[in-house]
This record gives sequence, C-alpha cells and structure tokens, in this order.
Amino acid sequence: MNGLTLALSKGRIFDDTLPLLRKAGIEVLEDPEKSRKLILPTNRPGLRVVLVRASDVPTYVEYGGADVGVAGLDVLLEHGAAWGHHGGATGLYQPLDLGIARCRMSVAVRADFNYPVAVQQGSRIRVATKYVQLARQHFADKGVHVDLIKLYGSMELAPLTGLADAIVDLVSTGSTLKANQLVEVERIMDISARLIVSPAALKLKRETLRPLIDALGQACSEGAP
Ligand code: PRT
Ligand code: MG
Repeated sequence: MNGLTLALSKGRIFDDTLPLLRKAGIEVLEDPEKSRKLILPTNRPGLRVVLVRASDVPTYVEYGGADVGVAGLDVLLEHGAAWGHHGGATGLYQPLDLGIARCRMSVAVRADFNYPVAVQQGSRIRVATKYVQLARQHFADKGVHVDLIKLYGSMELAPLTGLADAIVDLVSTGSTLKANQLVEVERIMDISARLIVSPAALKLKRETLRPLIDALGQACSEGAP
C-alpha cells in the first residue's frame, strides 16, 4: 500500500478537519452522513480517509491501519495511560495541535453536592467517567480518595440517579451540564484535537507524509486567532 490513509471519526472531528483539509487543497469526495462507506476517496489519488470510532483512531495509527489520524487529546491521553505511557500514546508522533474540537475536561457534580467539603474531609467520592485512567491520575495527584465507575456514555446521568457523586467529562458550551442541573467544580485540562502520525509511516512514506503534515500545519496556523 503506497498511498496514505488518514483516520478520522465521524461527527465533530470529521466536520472540523474538513476545512483544514480544504485549505490544504484536499477534498473528501463523499459525505459520511449520507454514505455508509467506511473508506472515503479524496481528490488526491494517493490519499484516502477511513472512518473509525474516535477512541479507535490511536489504535489504527499505532498498528498500521492508518498512517495519520486526528484524535482528541482526551482520547490520546486515555489511550496512552491505558497502555502504561504517561503523557500520550505509545509510538505515536504528534506533530500538530490542530486547535479544533476544543473543549475542557472537568469534574462536575449535582448542585446540591458539596464537593469542596467532601474533598476536604477526605471522604471517598464515587466518580463515573469514560476517562478512568485520566480521572485516576487526577484524583491521585490531588490525594483525593475515589471509587471510579467506568461508563461508555451519558455520564451526566450518573449523579442524577445516585450512581455517582461526581463525573469527569468533556464540557464545551456547558449547556449539557446546565440542562441536567450539574455544576462544573474543577477544570482538569484543556482539550483540542491533534494530528497523530505513525513513526513507521513517517520513515517509509516521508515524501508524501511530510508535505501533508506541513500543509495541515499551515492550514491550522492560518485559522488561529
Ligand atoms: O461516540 P464515540 O465513543 O465513538 O466517540 P466520542 O463520543 O468520543 O466522539 P465525539 O465525536 O463525540 O467526540 C470526538 C472528540 O471531540 C472528543 O474526543 C473530544 O476531543 C472532542 N470534543 C470537543 C468533544 C466535545 N467537544 C464535547 N462537548 N467531545 C464530546 N463532547 C460532549 C461531552 O462529552 C458532553 O456530553 O458534549 C457534551 C458537552 O457539550 P456542551 O457543549 O453541552 O458543554
Ligand atoms: Mg459522542
């Protein structure tokens, strides 16, 4: 396989990457919302897009299913930590912060739960999250005792049903928390999407990969405020 494969996830990552690709002169020739295809051609004969789940992007790039990908820092850190690597995924080169799909990772609780007091008293807090590794690290760094409950979606429901006292989730506008009467009590980190590249591909496909990375770097710096 000589061409390049770019892994993207449907939804905000795809939608926010499209304008950057366009600035780099690349058009994706099919709309993933209208087609069931998982491999999408582009106007560059040597470049195709594969659609994978957001949390599968690092895996695809790491094991050679794709040469490059776009993944949220949340996904990258959680993936890396799950494999025992602090600060990012294994063997993945991260040349660009694309500055897209921005949000923050936060701790949120029900408005009637006194988080500062619970933390201060050293009580055990039940925390529901999709980001078990990141949450464990965060609370361990603060010396807060937590019981973590792994969820795969709709974390907002956990404090409302009594499943947990708190959640660790992504927040962008804050309207999901608000609609569910939850309040953000701690901001863990700022999140944005990163370009990730397989070091093997960078060696073997340097002549095609390097210009793509440079063009995307140019495109996202133009878009920056
Ligand atoms: O569904 P699947 O498990 O396949 O993947 P995913 O749900 O992680 O994918 P997707 O497309 O929802 O998110 C892809 C990436 O977008 C994430 O990994 C983040 O890096 C980034 N991103 C940016 C966000 C948000 N903003 C965001 N607001 N991902 C999720 N949210 C959710 C959040 O979890 C919460 O439920 O949106 C809700 C909050 O939004 P506000 O605007 O109401 O605050
Ligand atoms: Mg989602």
